[in-house]
Amino acid sequence: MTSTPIRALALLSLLFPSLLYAAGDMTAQSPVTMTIQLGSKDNQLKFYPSVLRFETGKLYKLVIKNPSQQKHYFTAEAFSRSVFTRKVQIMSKANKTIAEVKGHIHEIEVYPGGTAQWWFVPIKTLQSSRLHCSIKGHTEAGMTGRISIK
Ligand SMILES: [Cu+2]
Repeated sequence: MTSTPIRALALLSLLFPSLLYAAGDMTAQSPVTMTIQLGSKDNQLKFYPSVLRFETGKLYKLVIKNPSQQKHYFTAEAFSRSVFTRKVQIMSKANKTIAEVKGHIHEIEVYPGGTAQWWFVPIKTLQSSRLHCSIKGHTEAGMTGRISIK
């Protein structure tokens, strides 16, 4: 007769097969989708939202949109060192993936009207770390935010 823990595990894997799979490969979970906007249609120099919160061990799909008429950066040095990047997808106007970038990502620049998706798993905690746009004058004008990982 099967022991209780083994039966419990078998039952769990039947109910949540992704749980067991994800335990071995954290990038194989279904992602938690979050969206951040760089600037706005009326060219406000802000991030919307300006505060992002993540948790270690979860796969995130951060959709980075630029609805403004100028280029903006998503620059967050400490944050970029605290996540494992699965990929970055570059989206077309019709929201189809037109390129995928693999490897460590330091910062992302999004052109007017463009969208990029950053897929990552936070691997260490971070307390209220700086996010900013590194285009000259934008940080000073208020294009800053905070990112934390718990
Ligand atoms: Cu900017």
